[in-house]
Formats: sequence, C-alpha cells, structure tokens
Amino acid sequence: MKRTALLLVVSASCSVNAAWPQSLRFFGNGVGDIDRVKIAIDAPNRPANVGAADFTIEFWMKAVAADYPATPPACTEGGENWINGYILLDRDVFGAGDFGDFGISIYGGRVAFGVAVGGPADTICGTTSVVTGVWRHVAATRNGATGQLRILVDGALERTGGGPPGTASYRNGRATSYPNSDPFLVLGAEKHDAGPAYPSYRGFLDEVRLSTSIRYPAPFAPPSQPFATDAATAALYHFDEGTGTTLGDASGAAGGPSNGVVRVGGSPVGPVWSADTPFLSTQPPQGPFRFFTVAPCRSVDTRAAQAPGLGANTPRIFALAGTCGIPTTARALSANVTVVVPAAAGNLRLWPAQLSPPPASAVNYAAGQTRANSLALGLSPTGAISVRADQASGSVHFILDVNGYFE
Ligand SMILES: [Ca+2]
Ligand SMILES: [Ca+2]
Repeated sequence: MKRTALLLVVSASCSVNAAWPQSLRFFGNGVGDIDRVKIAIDAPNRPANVGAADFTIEFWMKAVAADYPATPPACTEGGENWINGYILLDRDVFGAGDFGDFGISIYGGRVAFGVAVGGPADTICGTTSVVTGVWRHVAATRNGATGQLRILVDGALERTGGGPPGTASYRNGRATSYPNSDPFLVLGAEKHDAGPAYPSYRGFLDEVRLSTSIRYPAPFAPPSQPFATDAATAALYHFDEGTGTTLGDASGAAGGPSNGVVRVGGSPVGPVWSADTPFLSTQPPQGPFRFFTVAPCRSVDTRAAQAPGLGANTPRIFALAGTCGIPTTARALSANVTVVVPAAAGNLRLWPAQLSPPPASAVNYAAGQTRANSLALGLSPTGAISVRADQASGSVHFILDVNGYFE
C-alpha cells in the first residue's frame, strides 16, 4: 500500500505563512479613487512609465459578458475612442496627451487599445469577445518609430493598425491640475472618475507585465506559467500578495520598483484578492501549518450523498471545506480513505483540486476488495480535492472520513 506523495511540514508553534497564487477582482465602481491599483510613475520617474518608444502591455483577464451591458456599444476604432470602453489599464492624461497617453479598455466585449502623442491619437479594436468567463491573455504592442499598434488575444494577432509615432510616455516632472490621476498608471479602473460615461473594468486581473520591446512579432502560445523578468521588463506584477494594499513590482528594473497601491472601497467592495488565477499551481503552499483535530466525521460517501461511485479513470472534484467542521482556511486534512466494492483492480489518487495528480496512489485494491488508508491530504485554495480511480472499467465507491485539518 502506497502513501500519498504530499508531505506536510507541521509545526505546533507557528501560524500560516503560506499563500496560493492570487489575482485581483475589480467591480467597476468607478468613483472615489477606489476599486483600482495606482502605480506612481512620476516624481521620481519610475520604470513603469513606458511609452518613450516601443512597448508591450500584457496581462491575464477573466470577465463575464453579463458584467458588460450593451452600453457602450460596439468597439469603434479611431481617435481616443478607447476611453469609451470599460477601462482596464489607464495611462491617460487629462485632455490632450502632452508627450502622450494611452490605455486599454473592454469595449463592446472586445479589447480596445489606443495611443496619443500630443493631439494625434488612434484606437484599434480586437475582433473577438474576451468577456467569455475564462482567463484570456491579452497583449498590446506599440512601435515607437512607426506608431503601429497591435492587439493579440491568447497569442493570436487580432488587429494591426496605425498610430501616432514618437514619445508617448509621461513627461518627467510634468505640471498638472490633476495630480491625483495624471501621474499614475491605473489598473482596473478609469483613473479620473470622469463619470458613468467612462466605465471601469469588471473582472479578474493577474500577471501584468510592461515591457520596453515588442514582445510578440508573431503569433505565440500563451504562457502557461507566471512571467519571468528580463532586460526588457519595465514592470511585472504577479498579484500574489493575497492581502494588504501593495501590488509589488517583481521586475527588478533599474530605478524601480514601480509598486502599486491597491485602493479598496465601494459596493461591492473592490478590488478583492482572489485565488482564481490563470495557472494551475505546480505545488501546494509550504508550511509550517498548525494541526487541529475534529470529531471523526464522514465527509464523502459515494454510496450515499455523493453518489454515484467513481467511474474508471475519471477525476471528480469534492468540495470539502464547510463539511465536518473544516474551515475554508484549511490547507490539508488528516483523513481515512476507504474504497468499497471496486469493479476492477486499481488504485486511487487524491490531490488538491488545482494541482496535477500525484505519481503515488493513496490506496491500491483488487476487484471486490474493501481497502483503507490514513493520510494527509492537501486541499485546493477553495478547500477541494480531486479524486481519480485508475482501473480498467466499472466504478468504485469512495469514502472519506476526516479527523483533523492543517492550517
Ligand atoms: Ca488624454
Ligand atoms: Ca497571480
């Protein structure tokens, strides 16, 4: 009989110091300088003040169409039209662009990207909806010499268009009548709170990277893990803080960091940290954890409440937080796993629902055999496990009895 591959470092004296990957969820409040992240880019100048020449802005977003009512309507190209969408990234300056300004919005469900240099401005629109309820990778590139603008969604080039060439960065030490909004790069909202005609982004945001190069001259496979920094990275935000009001810049760019301030408020209160992220985790959070006992309790029984039994080779997810006194903050369980009347020989694998299956099985069994094992079982950020019965055919019943948890 094999044990699970998950090992827990347990300490009786320390509290949780581990975190799952995180994102931020915005609600589009669009008032009062809240529900946004503000990144100061002037006084002193910060590396996040891109726009002097080539740049790439990229991020992961997840939003649903229901949060994007029909106003504003279809994305319309040209001029500064990007400001008419639900603004997701705002490096506008109030009025004409001085050196320049730019931004990205969700306009008619599509990505709108616009750049101005002084008076001349242009906006291009993506060609497909990105408010599809799943994580999407969006990249916007700008060529400083030619002004060319491009939008790539999930690595596919959706639109190439003209734009004004020249310096579109924020002028160092620029005087402004809007000191609370002009000298900032704002994520997740329209920066000036200019009113309901200029709505703010509603949805999740993660992994924002600003680069001083055109990253994607050709279509590409979207990354499957967080960005790493390099010489062209001006600012990089992993959104993994999970708490507090600082969004850290992990780029290491000279003159940085270009940290952001998370400004929270409104109804619903936003933004909020979330464990909903674009990537599957590669490993669970590391301890130390504290152990708490609970009265022995049956959390799963596929002969009863969680029927039917597990089908061969088909993973199932079981939400365990909230059952048997397991809190949502639990990272792992102490439990007994039992298999009952398997139709064929096989083994059972259990793992935190956001991770990959472990190489080792929790229980091995022969056809018709009832077997049990006790183990420490890692949980996903939402307190769920995945279970899979590897067997040739048929099904097997799965019972999980909990006697404690780690947090
Ligand atoms: Ca402007
Ligand atoms: Ca993240």
